[in-house]
Amino acid sequence: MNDDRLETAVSLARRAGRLAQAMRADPALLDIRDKGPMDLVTAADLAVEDLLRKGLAEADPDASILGEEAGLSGDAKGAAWIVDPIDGTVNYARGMPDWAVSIAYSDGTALTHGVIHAPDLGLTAAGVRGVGAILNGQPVRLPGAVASSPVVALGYSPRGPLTDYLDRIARLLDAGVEHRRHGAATIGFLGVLAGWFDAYYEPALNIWDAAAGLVLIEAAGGSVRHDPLPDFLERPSDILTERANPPRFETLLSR
Ligand code: LIP
Repeated sequence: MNDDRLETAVSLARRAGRLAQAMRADPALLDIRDKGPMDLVTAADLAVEDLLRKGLAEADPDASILGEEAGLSGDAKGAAWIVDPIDGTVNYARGMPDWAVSIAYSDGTALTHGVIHAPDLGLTAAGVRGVGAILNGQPVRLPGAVASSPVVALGYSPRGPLTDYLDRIARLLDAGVEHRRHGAATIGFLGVLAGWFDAYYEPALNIWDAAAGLVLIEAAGGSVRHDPLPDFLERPSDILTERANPPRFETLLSR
């Protein structure tokens, strides 16, 4: 895919992944702190976001930047980069491989570019709205084949009611649908692209966790549901992504 903006994002995501891996190799550098319930920040989150901000500002000085750790610089309603330096910080800090760098671009009306790079898993996805998506260099073309034993990945955070999450699992199991939870939305989105999961659903997800994955799955031809952009920039949104188009699990998941 020949797109300067996408190439900038892929190259920065790879540099960011290498920095995060290097910092984890020396636990003394990590400085793990609680941000809230089930929510951590490490020195690597801050250093990686700093790297991304500097690189994006240099490549694209006119765009704003919204990041999980340092917030918004500029006006997110115009052209903006939306970054999560380490999505799945709890996994990362404990040495699990399920975390990723997430970079997206919004032109002010729609999310147009997305990159998810999961260095420990050796997976890099990149896509442009209306053009397509690639996973490790191979085009991803959805809707995917309908699996006879469906698997749906779920997200949960204290931003959403626990009873809804437990009810959702009960409905899935009752309908003969397997579920997984990886603790990182980006891994759910990569799983939809890779064919591990038929769908990824998480209520009340922040835009920096979701933006790149939404671009990728829509660009690949899958189904995507979320609140419209101006609202989603200001508050979390329920997110549904599916390999099928139209979606198969919307009714089961979003009740
Ligand atoms: C995490 C998300 C996850 C959600 C967590 C958290 P972080 O992102 O990927 O899906 O359930 O609450 O938001 O904080 O690791 O970047």
